[in-house]
Amino acid sequence: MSETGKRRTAGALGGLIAAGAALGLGYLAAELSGGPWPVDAVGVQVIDWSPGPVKDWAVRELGTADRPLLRVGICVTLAVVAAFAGLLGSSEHPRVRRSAPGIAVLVGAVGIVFAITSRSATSNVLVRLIPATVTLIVAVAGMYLVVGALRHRDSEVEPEQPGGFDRRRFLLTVSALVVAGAGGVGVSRLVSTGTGEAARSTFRVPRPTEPAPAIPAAAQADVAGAARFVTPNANFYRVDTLLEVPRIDPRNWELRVHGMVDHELRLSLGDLVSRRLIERDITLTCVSNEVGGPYVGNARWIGVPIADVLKEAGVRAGADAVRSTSVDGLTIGTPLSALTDGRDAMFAVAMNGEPLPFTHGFPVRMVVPGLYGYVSATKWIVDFEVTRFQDFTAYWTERGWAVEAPIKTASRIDVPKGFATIKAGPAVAAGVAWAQRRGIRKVEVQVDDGPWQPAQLAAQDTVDTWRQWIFRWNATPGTHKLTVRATDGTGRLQTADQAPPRPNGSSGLHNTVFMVE
Ligand SMILES: Nc1nc2c(c(=O)[nH]1)N[C@H]1C(S)=C(S)[C@@H](COP(=O)(O)O)O[C@H]1N2
Ligand SMILES: [Mo]
Repeated sequence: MSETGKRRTAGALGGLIAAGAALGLGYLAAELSGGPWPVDAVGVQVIDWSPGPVKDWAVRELGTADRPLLRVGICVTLAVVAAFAGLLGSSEHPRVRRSAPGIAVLVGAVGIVFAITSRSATSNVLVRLIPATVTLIVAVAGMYLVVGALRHRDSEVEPEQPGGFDRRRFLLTVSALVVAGAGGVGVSRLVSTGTGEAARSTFRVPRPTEPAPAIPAAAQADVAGAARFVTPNANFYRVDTLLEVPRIDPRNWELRVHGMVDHELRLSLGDLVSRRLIERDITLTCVSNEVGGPYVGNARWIGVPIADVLKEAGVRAGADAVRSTSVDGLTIGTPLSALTDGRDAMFAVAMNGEPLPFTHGFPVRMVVPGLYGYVSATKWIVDFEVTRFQDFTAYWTERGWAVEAPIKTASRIDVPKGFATIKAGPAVAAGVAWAQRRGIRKVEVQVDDGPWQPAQLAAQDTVDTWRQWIFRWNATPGTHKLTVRATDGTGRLQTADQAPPRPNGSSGLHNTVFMVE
C-alpha cells in the first residue's frame, strides 16, 4: 500500500475510534447524569416516527431484539459517517481536512437536538443536554487529534517517505481514544448497577392489607417445557418504547392525580403505600402478541386500588377516561369504567414479592385486569388525569391502535413445540389459555383434522389469570398437527377467525406441527 493509502486507512480508522470514544464517554455521562445517551435519543425518535407497519414488522420479526438492533443500526450508521470524516481528515488539503471535525460538530449537534426533543426518562433539559454535549465535545476533540496526527510531515520526520505521517503520534492518539471510550463504557457498567439498585433497594415491599389466597398447587401443569404458572420477573415479557430504562429515584417520585376531579392529589410513594394495599394474581397480555406468541405473563402484584384514589379525588360527572403519562411523556388512555367497576385495577408497587423491576415500571405502574397493556398498564407512571376520550389521543391510538381494547380469549400450545420430534406412543401436550375477567372454562385440542377433544384443565387461580391445560393422546409416526381452542367463563368459544394484532389484538387458533418417530 502506498503511503497515501496507509494514511487514508489510518484516517478512516482514526475517525471510527474518535466516534467510539465520543459514544463511550457519552454513555458514561448518560449513566452518571440520568440524561439520554444520544444514540438512544435518536432511537426513540425513530421509534416515534416509524409508521405502524414498520413497527409491527419489527415487533413480529425482531421481538425484544428490536431494541438492541436499533441501537446497533444507529451506531453502524455513525461508524460509516465517522470513517468517512476520518478519511477526509487524512487529506493533504487543509480545507478538506478541516471538514472532519466539521462533520463531528454537525452530527453532534443532531444528537443535541434529539436529546432535547425526544421522549426520555428526564424532563430536565439541562440534564438531557449533558450526555449529548459530552459526546459532541469528545467527538470534535478526537477528530482534531486524529487529523493532527495524520498531517503529513514529509520533510521533518520521515523525509524518505513522502506522504507519510507520524505513526507514533497517531498510535498514541488512537490508543488514548480507545482507552477513553472503553473506559467510559466500563465505568458506566460498574456505576449503573450500583446507583440504580441502591435507589430501588431503599423501597421495601409493603405488606398487603388484603393478601392474595395461596395459588392452588394444581394450577401448575407439570409438563417439561410448559410455561411456569407464575412468570419469574426475569422472564417476564417486556414491551415499551424506550431504549434506556428509566431508573427513577423513589424519593423523588410523585404521582399527580388531576383533571375532572374535585380534589387534585399529589402522592409521594410513601403517601401511596400508606393506603389500603391489595395483592392479586393478574395475567398481563400485549395487544401485539401474535397467535401463539410470547407477550403474555402472569405475576403476583401488590398495589393500591385505583378506585380508592379516584374516590378520594372525587370524579366529576361526564368523565369517561383516564389519561396516564409515564416519566418519558408516553400517554395511555384507559376507560374510567374499568378502574371503578370493582375489578382489581391498581397502582402496583410490587411484582412477585419484589419492588417492580426497572424494566417493568419501578417505582409504580398501573395494572388493570382484562385490558391489553397498551391501554392500561402504564409503567413509570407520574401523571393520572381524569378526562374524556373525546378530549385527547394517546400514544398508541395516534399510531392506529384501537382506543379501547379488552383482551380476547386466547390459547397457546407450549409443548410440543413446532418442528419438535417426539416419540410415538402415549404423548403429552400442554399450554395456557387466557380470557382475563372471564376466566377459562374449557380447552379443547384437535389432532390433525380429527374431532375436538377436551384437554385436562389445571386448577383455575382467578378469572384474571391464565389457566394451564394438558392433553394426552396416542402419537403415531409421521408429521402431525395439534390445534387448540378455549371457551371462556361465559361459555363463549374462542373465535377461529384470524386477525392480525392491529388494531385491537390478534385472533385465530394456535397450532403446532411436529414429527413423531
Ligand atoms: N411507560 C410505558 N408503559 C407501558 C408501555 C410503554 O411503552 N411505556 N407499554 C405498554 C404495553 S404495550 C404493554 S403490553 C405493557 C407491558 O408491560 P411489561 O413490559 O411490564 O410486560 O406495558 C405497557 N406500559
Ligand atoms: Mo402491549
